[in-house]
Amino acid sequence: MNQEQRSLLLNSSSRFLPPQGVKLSYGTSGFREDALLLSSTVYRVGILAALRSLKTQSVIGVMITASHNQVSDNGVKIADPSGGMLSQHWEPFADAIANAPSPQHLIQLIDEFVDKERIPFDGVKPAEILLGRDTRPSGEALLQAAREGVTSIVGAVAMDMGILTTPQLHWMVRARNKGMKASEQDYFEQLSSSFRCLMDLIPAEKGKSSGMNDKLIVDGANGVGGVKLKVLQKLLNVLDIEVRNSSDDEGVLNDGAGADYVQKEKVVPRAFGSKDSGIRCASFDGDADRLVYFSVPHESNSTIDLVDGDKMLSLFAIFIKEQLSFLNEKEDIKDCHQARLGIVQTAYANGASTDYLKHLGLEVNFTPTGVKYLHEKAAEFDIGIYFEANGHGAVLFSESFVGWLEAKANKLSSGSEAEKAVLRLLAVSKLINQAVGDALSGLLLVEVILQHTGWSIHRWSELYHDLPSRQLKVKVADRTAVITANAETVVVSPPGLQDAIDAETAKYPQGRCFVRPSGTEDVVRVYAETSTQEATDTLANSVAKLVDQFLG
Ligand code: G16
Repeated sequence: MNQEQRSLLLNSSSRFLPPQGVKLSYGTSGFREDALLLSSTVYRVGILAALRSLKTQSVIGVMITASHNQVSDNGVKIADPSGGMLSQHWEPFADAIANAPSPQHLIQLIDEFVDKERIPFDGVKPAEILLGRDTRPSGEALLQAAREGVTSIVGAVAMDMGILTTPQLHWMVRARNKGMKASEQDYFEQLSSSFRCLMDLIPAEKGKSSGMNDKLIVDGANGVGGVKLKVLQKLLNVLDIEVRNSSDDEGVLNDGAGADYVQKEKVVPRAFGSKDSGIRCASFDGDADRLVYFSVPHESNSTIDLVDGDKMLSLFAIFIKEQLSFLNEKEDIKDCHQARLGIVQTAYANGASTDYLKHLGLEVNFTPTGVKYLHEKAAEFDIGIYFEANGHGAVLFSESFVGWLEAKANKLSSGSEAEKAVLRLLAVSKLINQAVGDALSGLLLVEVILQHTGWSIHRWSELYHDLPSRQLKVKVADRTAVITANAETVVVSPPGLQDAIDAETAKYPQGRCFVRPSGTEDVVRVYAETSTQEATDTLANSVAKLVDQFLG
C-alpha cells in the first residue's frame, strides 16, 4: 500500500474505534452483535469487501442484517463474486481485523494481508461494492459505516441498493458478475416469469383438481420479506396470498413471529390462530432467507402442524426426480442417466426425513450447520438440493447441466413429456435463487409443485411422520469452549461431555442428541430426538443440564 492509501485508512479508521472487551467472530453467517457495538466492525468489513473486490476483480456485496436475531442486534456479511458466502479462506482475516485494538494494528494487519494475498492496487479495475440492509432501525447508520470502510480504499465505489432481502442482494451480486441485468425489478421479473412458465406446464388433469385450499397466508416476521412479497404478488397476479406481520404492521421484528420462532417453538406466530385452521400458512424469517410452512389443526389455538425445511427438501426432491425420470424414459436422451442428484442436510435434519430420502434412493450427505457448508457440498452435483430443518435451502444446478438442458430443449419434439420435463427443470433453475437460500423463490416453487401434484399441505405433511424433536438454548460463560467434530454430532471438548451425553441418550429408544455452539447467538444449542415427545423433552433437558454443569 502506498502512503496515500495508508493515510486515508488511518484517517477514517480513527473515527471507528472497536468496542472494548468484546471478541468478534465471523461465525455461521457473518458478524452478529448488539447493534450498538457494531459500527467499527461494519466499517472494517467495508474495507475487507473492497480488498476482496480488488483481489477477485469482481463486484462484492455487503449485507447489513442479523436475520432471525432480535431487533436490537444487527450484523454484517459478505457476498462473494458468485453471490455465495465469503470464501472461508478469508474468514480468519475478517476475525483479525474486526478485533484489531487500534487503527495502527488494523493498518498493519491489512498491509500484511495485502502482501500475502498479492492484492493488486494499481492498474486494475477499482473495487465495486453493492450495499444492502434489512429493515432494522440500526441499519441505516451501519450502512454508512460500511460505505466509509469501502471508500477508505482508494478508488473504491460503494452503491447503496437500499432495503432488500438478504437473498436479493446475493442475487444482484451474482447477476452483476455474470453480466446479467441485476436490478431489483430484474429479480422480480426473473422469479415471476419462471414461475409462470412452471404454472403453464402443469398437467391439465392436475392442478385445480386437488381440493387444495387456494389461499396462502404468509407471516413476514415483521421484516423485509412481507413487503417484498407484496410487490412480487402484484406481478404474479395469480396467487391468493394474504401477508400478515409485514413491517407496515405494529409488530416487532422476529418477536413472536417468523420462521425461527415457528420452527423452534412449533406454535402459531403472532396474528395467527384457530381462525386459520385448515389454511396453508408460511413463515419467513426477518431477512427472508428462510421459509417454513405450517397449518393450524382444527382443535388447536396455538400448536401447529409444522412443515419444515426437511419436508420442503423432500417435496423438491420428488419433483426433480420425477422430471429426471421423464428424461430417462426417452431413448434418445439416455445420457441424462449421468445427471447426479445429491441431497445435503445437517445433523438437525429429522431422522425420519433422512430415512425417507434414502428410501427414495437418493444420495444424502451431511455438513455442519451453515449455508456456506451446505451450498458448497450441493454445488458438487448436477442438481444439488440442500436444506436445513430451519428452512434455509436451495436447489442448485451446475452450469454444465443447465447447458445440457438448454441444448436438449431445442432438439426434443414439441409437447413431449421429455420436452416438458426439460422446460420445467430450466424454469426451476431460474426460479430458485442460485446464489443462496431464498424464501421468496422457495415459496413460489412450493406453490407451483403443490398445484402440479394436486397436493394439499396436509397431503404434503403426510409424506412421513417426524420423530419428536426438541431444541433448547443454554447460556454459558464461553460457548467457544465447545468444539465439535463429525458434522457437529460429537463434542471433542470439553473432555467428558460427549461421554455424559452418550450415557444419557442411551436411555432412550431411537434417541439422538447433540450439542453445538451457535454461530449467530451467544448460546450453546441442544438438539434431541426420540420416539415420544415426552422422552425427547426429558432428554433435551437432561443434556442442557449437562452443558450447564460442564460450561456454566
Ligand atoms: C444463519 C445461517 C444458517 C444457520 C443459522 C443458525 O441463518 O445462515 O445456516 O442455520 O444461522 O445458526 P446457528 O445455529 O449457528 O446460530 P440466519 O437465517 O440467521 O442468517
